[in-house]
Amino acid sequence: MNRRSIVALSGGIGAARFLNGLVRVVPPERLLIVGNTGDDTEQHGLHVSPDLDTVTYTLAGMSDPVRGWGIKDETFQCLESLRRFGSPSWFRLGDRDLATHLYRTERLAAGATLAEVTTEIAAALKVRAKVVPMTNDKVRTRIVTPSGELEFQTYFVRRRARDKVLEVRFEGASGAMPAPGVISAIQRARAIIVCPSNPFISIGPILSVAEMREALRLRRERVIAISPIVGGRALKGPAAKMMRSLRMRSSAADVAKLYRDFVGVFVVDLIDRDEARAVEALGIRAIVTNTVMSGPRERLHLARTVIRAMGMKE
Ligand code: FO1
Repeated sequence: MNRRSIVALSGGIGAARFLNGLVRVVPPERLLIVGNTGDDTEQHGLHVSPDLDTVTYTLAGMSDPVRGWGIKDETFQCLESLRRFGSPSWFRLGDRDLATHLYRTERLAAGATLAEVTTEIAAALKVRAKVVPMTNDKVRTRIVTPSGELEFQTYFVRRRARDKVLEVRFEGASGAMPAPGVISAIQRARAIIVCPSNPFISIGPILSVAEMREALRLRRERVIAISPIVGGRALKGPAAKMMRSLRMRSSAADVAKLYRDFVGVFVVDLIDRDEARAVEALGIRAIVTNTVMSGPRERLHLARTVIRAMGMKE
């Protein structure tokens, strides 16, 4: 058995909750988590990687359970002080979270790669799964709206995802290379899991990196995705609204359609059991189960279902 026999493509909060169940079902050492960095941002001169941090903090047991992002019992005194200077404070960086961004920025400036720094942060927080960025190169998600093109966090946090989305672009993707070890892990994995994340702004950037989609296509039978859309609504965030903005139906089957070239198995919620047939018509095996992770028990159930669907043992 390969050491990293499961690869997970991950966005932020929804993915982190699922992965938190998965590491209780399989040894975390078997898991390589490939995180989206399209929504990375520079704030106050610091490099912030929200999705990598959300996953790392969640697996370290230190994430804020209500917000889903940032650290639990966090304070925001530094941000308050910055506000007094007139610095922008709409992106809420907590005091303890700031240490992560200070460390990352310092290490990147010293010549470390984002993958190296991410590994160092995860190790320091005693996370046993391996977390890597999709690429060490700079890829930035840009949201095209009727009033112009927006940097991702400006669209998502500052403007609260209110704008109509005309297009999602991944600046820098054409020249970006996958982080070291990602493609070979995909080639060897017994299961490649597309977490229940937004297909446009969380999984989309990962797929935009050169070789990534093709590597997945070649392993289609081993790729399983969990629908982030349940009963026509997103489990978290603006996915459903985005699908409608982009003139699609916001349904689980329509997410499956977006993934049809590289996904062999697709998990839909019980409430969407009627969509299973439409998924199967795409040549994708459909699994129907409860996907709403309302608590630890539900997370475990979903993780077990995914592992069993891929014929793997716990
Ligand atoms: N999300 C918010 O809705 N408001 C914030 O002020 C905010 C700050 C923040 C700081 C650090 C971090 O790692 C994440 C943060 N997020 C915040 C979450 C983040 O914007 C999104 O959840 C992801 O980029 C989308 O997955």
